[in-house]
Amino acid sequence: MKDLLGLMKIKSLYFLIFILLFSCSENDEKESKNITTKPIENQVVKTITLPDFNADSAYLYVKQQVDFGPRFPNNEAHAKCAEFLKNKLASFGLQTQIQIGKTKTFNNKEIIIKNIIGEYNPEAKKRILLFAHWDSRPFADQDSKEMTKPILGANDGASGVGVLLEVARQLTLVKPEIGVDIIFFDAEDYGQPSSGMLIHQNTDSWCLGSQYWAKNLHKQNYKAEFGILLDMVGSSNILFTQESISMKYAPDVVRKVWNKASQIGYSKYFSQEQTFFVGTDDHKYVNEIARIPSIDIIHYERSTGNFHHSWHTHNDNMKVIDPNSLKIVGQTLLTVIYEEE
Ligand code: AHN
Ligand code: ZN
Repeated sequence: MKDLLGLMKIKSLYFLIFILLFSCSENDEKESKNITTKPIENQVVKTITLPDFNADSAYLYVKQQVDFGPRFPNNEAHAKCAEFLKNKLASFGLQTQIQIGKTKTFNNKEIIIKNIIGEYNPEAKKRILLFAHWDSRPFADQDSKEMTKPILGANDGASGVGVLLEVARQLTLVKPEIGVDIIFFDAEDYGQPSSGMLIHQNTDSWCLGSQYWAKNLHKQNYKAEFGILLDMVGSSNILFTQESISMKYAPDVVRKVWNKASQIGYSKYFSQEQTFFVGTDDHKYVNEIARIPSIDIIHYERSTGNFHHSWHTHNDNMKVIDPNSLKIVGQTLLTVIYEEE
C-alpha cells in the first residue's frame, strides 16, 4: 500500500513536470519565430530567431512615462522619469548612463539636460543606434487654449521611447550578435514657438540634447553603422513617408528599413512617397555633427501635410495612442536588428 502511494506520488510528479515543460515551450513559441533566410547557391542556410514585439508591453511603457505628468528640463516629473528610464534599461541588462549637460534655451533659461544612454553588447564592433526624445513640450503653442501650459507628450516623446524600451527588453530575451545603442535625448521639444510662415525659424533652438551629445559623444570615437530615430510613432492610422532630411543624408538606410517593413507585410504604413515637412529633428544633428547616417521614422498626416493633429496641443495624451501602431514600428525595428549581419 505504501509502495503504491509512493508510486502514485512519483507518477503525478512526472505529470506535473511534463505539464510545466509543455507550457514553457508553448510560451517560447508565442514569443519568437524562427526565420530561415533564403538560400543562395552554395551558401549555408542561416536560421535566425525573430522575436515577437509585444505591443501591450510598449503601450504600458508609454503610459508609465505619461503618468509622471509633463516632463521638461528642471521640473520634478522630468527628474523622476529620467531615473525610471535609466532603471528600466538597466533592468534589461543594458550598460546604462545618464549624460548630463548644461545649456540655454531660446528664451535664455539655463537648463540641465539628461541624455539617457543604454548599450547592449558594448564590446561588439558593429553597432546600430536607435533613438527618440524623452522630454515633452513645456507649452501647448499649437492649441487654442491654455497655450502656456505644458503638454503630456504621449505621442510626441513617450511613444518612441516606449517602443525602444520594448525593443531593449526583447534584446535580452533573444540576443543578437551586433551591438545596439539606445539613446533617449532630452530637450528636443524646447524649441522656439513660431507662427504662420515662420514655422521653421531658429531650428537650432530645438534638439538641444542631441546637439549636446553629437558634440560630446558618450564614448571617444563612437561610431555606429547607421541610426534610426522614432518620433511620434504611436497614433492610429499611422503613416510613414520618406522624410527629406533622412533622404538627404541616409537614403540607403531609408530603403533598408522600408524594405524590411514591406517584407513583413507593412508596406501600407511605410509609403514610398517623399515628403518635406520636418523642419528639424534629432537625426539632423546625428547626421551633421556625429556623422552617423540616420533616418527619422515620423508620422505624416496626409490631410494636412503636417504632423499629427494632436501635435503640441493638450490632445497629445494617452487617447491618441494605438498599440497597433507601436507594433508596426517595433516589429519593423526588430526585423532590421535581427537580420543585420
Ligand atoms: C519642427 O519641425 C519645428 N519640429 C519638428 C521636430 C519635433 C518637434 N518633433 C517633435 N516635436
Ligand atoms: Zn514636439
